Amino acid sequence: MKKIGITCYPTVGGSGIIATELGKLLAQQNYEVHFITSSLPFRLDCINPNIYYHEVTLTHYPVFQYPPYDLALAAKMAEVIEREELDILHVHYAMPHAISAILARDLASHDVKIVTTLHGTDITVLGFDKLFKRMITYGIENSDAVTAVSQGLVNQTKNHLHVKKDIEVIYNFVNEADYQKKERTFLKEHYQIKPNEKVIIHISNFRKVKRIGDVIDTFANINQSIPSKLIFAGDGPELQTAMEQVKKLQLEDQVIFLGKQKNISELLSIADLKLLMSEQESFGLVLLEAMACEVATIGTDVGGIPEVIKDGETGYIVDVGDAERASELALRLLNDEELLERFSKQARRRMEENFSSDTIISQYIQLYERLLR
Ligand code: GMT
Repeated sequence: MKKIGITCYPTVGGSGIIATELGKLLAQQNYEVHFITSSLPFRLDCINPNIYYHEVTLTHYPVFQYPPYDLALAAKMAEVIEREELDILHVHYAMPHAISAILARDLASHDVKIVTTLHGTDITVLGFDKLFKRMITYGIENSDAVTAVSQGLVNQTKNHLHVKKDIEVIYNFVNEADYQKKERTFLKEHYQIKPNEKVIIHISNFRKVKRIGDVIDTFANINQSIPSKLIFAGDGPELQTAMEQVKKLQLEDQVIFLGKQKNISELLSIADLKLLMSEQESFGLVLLEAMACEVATIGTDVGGIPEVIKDGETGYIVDVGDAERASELALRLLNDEELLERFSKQARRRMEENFSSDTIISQYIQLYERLLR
């Protein structure tokens, strides 16, 4: 049985979801999986004899102004590599996880291969910080293999960081058992959504990069033409500004702010359209989750979004900031039941054909096997 260590950000977020679901599926495929994280990954909700969890703990010595998390992580990684005799250490995010992994590989007396998966923010945000640019490049060049979640992200990484390393695209996936359309009409009553109202949904961590203002502007236009409700799920720094904008536009009765939610597939099951108006998005896992639940999507022409949405087939692609065009296309879909139904079925099919967990997990396994040959 091969042994793999996985490090990710354990809190809510696409990269944590992918890393955890990957670990859970590998554990079913005869891999012994060791999560090395600062807290229990939020999706690690199952008991499996092949899954272990090693917590990175920080010691607060008064001499340290800031507790050195990255070093504590490296020390824990080295300890687990040696004790458990890991074959692979798969880290999600170059910064800081790949750097800690490289240090751990040097420290440990047992040989291990490092796989780094790029998820975006390290490249598209931190990569533009001069201080971090060299560090991220170092993390990429010194990994044994590097993957990225879209071709868009590979291009951005190559163009911006000028790395020579081969970067393989391995797309994100969803857990199909959980993400599928369910009969949840009662939820509409619960949220006082009338049967004739269309439901538009946005799910994110409300960071500036998500351009929540454009989601609200798009919805405001839609709502002028057809009875509709906008559901917001998630929380983050831009939530307050979003609430103020909704109030200013007198849309309080049409917009439902739910905060962080766990059962996303249930909410998606009552949605007609998902909006993602981001200015950066390496993949947009929420789009794939929506597609799995047979929801049509509209997203911006950035990063990996055009690789996920098939423009004119499962949804539409618009320019960043073009709320006008987004609402025009949304109305085209929402006013035509047949078209909406066709897009939603094609969305599910596209997810099954291109982003199924079986396909993606076998790509990761092939990569691990190649490294261990
Ligand atoms: O979107 C975020 O702010 C969260 C971030 C994360 O760490 O989970 O998401 C990134 O990784 C996801 C999983 O690969 C991608 O689906 C998101 O597109 C990516 N976010 C950005 O590129 C902004």
